[in-house]
Amino acid sequence: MNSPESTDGTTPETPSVPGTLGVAMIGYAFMGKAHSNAWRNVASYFDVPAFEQKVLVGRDAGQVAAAAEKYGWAESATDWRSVLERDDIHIVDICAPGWMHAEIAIAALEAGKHVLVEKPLANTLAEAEAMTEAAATARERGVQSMIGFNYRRVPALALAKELIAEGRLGTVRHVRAAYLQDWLTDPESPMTWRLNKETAGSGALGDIASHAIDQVLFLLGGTVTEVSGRLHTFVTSRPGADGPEDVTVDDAAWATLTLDSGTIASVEVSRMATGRKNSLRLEIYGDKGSLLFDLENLSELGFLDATVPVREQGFRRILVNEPEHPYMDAWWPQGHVIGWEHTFTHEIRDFLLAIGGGTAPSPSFEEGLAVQRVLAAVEESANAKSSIIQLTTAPITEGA
Ligand code: SOE
Repeated sequence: MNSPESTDGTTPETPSVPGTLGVAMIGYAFMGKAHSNAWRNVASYFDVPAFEQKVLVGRDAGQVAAAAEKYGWAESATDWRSVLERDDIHIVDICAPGWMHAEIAIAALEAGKHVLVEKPLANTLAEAEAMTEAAATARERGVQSMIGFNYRRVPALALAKELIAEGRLGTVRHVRAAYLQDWLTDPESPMTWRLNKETAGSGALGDIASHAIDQVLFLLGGTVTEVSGRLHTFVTSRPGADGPEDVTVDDAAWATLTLDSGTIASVEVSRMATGRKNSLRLEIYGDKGSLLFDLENLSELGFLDATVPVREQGFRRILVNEPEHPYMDAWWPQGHVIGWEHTFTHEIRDFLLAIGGGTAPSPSFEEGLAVQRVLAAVEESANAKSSIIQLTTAPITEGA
């Protein structure tokens, strides 16, 4: 087995298989709360390897201590580096903002810790590549890593993947993937780290197009061979703590992707889609059938079987809430639907099972990098305006 040198010259550790996996989580805001909920609940519903929620890490000692208490972590800490030195920590769950992902993930992998990192993998392609390289090296030593594209664990989408793999849609010709939110429609909505390129990398593109693109790759497999993109910022300045601040990321993004299979996917994401709260919509059109999904109704999958006589065709609504459906045998009786937070519980379940079984979990950092490459290509295409054809002819007047 390889035992390569880490960047600081020390020999990285190979994890032993402990009786109980000690977990550290870094970050305790929105995603930290969602992941904590999953760590707290997963063992009540799924048979997973034994673990303990050991330590929650954050910058503000008082706030992180309060969050640790609230979210079920045994202790709190402010220095993630010293947490990585601890022998009783085997898993590091990174819920800190994207600009911190690369440094923490690479250091954790080198310290022999299994790593789960929130999406997108990183803020830049270079960081994502470095993380993927570190993950590949660590994997050779039995150290696992995974990226948190939690929507892969929506039972309806896991079912959609099964149906596509079984050939129920035939050849998939095209896909519409949209992720629409409206939390930025008010121009007076204050500036946040999510609207600053330095801290967020990009706007709707990295935050939500990453999910949409990951779904295209998850559902269909294969790779993206061609990208054309457009980005737009509708509100370019927002109230900051000391007056107006420039928004340096996109509010919305559009792209068309060509897959190596020949499938074309259109991707449309926005934080300005008034009335759409958290609507990840997927429409998948094949020559034998089609599928429809909307995250705002996440227990439902629309399926049209085009192999039945045309006079009987129509989309039927599958309530994905039967024990036969992915993940659902662990939850409630039929019709007692689950919610958004359960996708993280499924994610932690799958991550723990992979670690316990000594197998590489999916989506891997390589899969995260594949998404990151598409995000970078959308940005490049948008900046080059290579896909925008300028129409110079005068508009046609009515009646002409
Ligand atoms: C915010 O736009 C956000 O919370 C994303 O960061 C999440 O990944 C997505 O699940 C919901 O929207």
